[in-house]
Amino acid sequence: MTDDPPLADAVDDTAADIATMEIRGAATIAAAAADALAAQARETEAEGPAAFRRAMRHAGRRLYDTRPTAVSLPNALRYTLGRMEGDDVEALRESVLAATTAFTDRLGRAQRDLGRVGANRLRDGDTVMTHCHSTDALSCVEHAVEQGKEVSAIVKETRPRNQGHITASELRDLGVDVTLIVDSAARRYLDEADHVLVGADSIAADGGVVNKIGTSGLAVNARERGVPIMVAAQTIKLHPDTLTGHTVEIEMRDETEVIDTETREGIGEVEVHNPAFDVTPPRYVDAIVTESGQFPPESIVTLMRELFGESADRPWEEPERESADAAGAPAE
Ligand code: RI2
Repeated sequence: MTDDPPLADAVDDTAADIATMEIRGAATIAAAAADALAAQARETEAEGPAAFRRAMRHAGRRLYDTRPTAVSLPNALRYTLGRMEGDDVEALRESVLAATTAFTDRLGRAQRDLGRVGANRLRDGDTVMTHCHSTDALSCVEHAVEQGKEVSAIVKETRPRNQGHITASELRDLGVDVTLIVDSAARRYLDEADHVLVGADSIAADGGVVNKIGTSGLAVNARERGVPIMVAAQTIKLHPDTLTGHTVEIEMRDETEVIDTETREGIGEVEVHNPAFDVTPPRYVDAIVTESGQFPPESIVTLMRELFGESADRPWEEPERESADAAGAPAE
């Protein structure tokens, strides 16, 4: 086993903040990961190119291990570490810094572009029902408002962490009328909604949408009520591993997010489960809105193949040969 090279403080801090959800939301996580990799590139005191590459991969692994479901994180690592090139430390450093900057610019551009596409689906006077907090979904409303449309929102609070409060506050900043409801009131209020508008943490090759727990139940109810379901997801949310049959791991979070210890003990012996996400099957989704246009969920696989090919690389992992050499194994 090799000793892993030291990490920049920004990498440790970012990883901790992602794990505790101080930094949350798939796009925001991706941007923070890119910034942390840039810090690692700036601060790494590697003596040679191999050591520099090892340090960058170590930073990648530390970030990768934080939250398993949001694919924007490994896709951010793929984009930036996949563009690391050069024969000396300075060239490698420059390539990572250029890639992280390009990646962050691309994120912002993608969100604006998909916002324009999503806004075209909203008509003047429409009401959207939201779940959780998604910067991609809010971009659609923001652009509709910029187009001069009046939009209202019914905002689900989204237990257990109440990210709906963030959505409500940001919609108010846009001048949108907001009605905040508890999650269990959603079906009653669907009759007043023209669209369900949500984001995504990952999109699978079959068009399944992995998003905040409760999305799938909302989608089933919306379909029953005839309310179209629109998913705002820039292409960084496409999960390339699902092209080869892998499933998306659903993150289980700590039970204390759901119930405090004292209340729980007062109830007696119970199990508490806290899955962060669920999967909405493609048949309940009307459109996935991306920066490349809108897609019926069943056709998203075409876009995924275009962007990722048939397989997803994992540039944060140690190449087998290099680990074997470092561990003292005989060279082939
Ligand atoms: P943007 C959130 O998860 C929600 O599920 C939201 O739809 C998704 O991230 C995407 O967010 P969490 O991080 O990338 O609150 O659209 O668990 O901002």
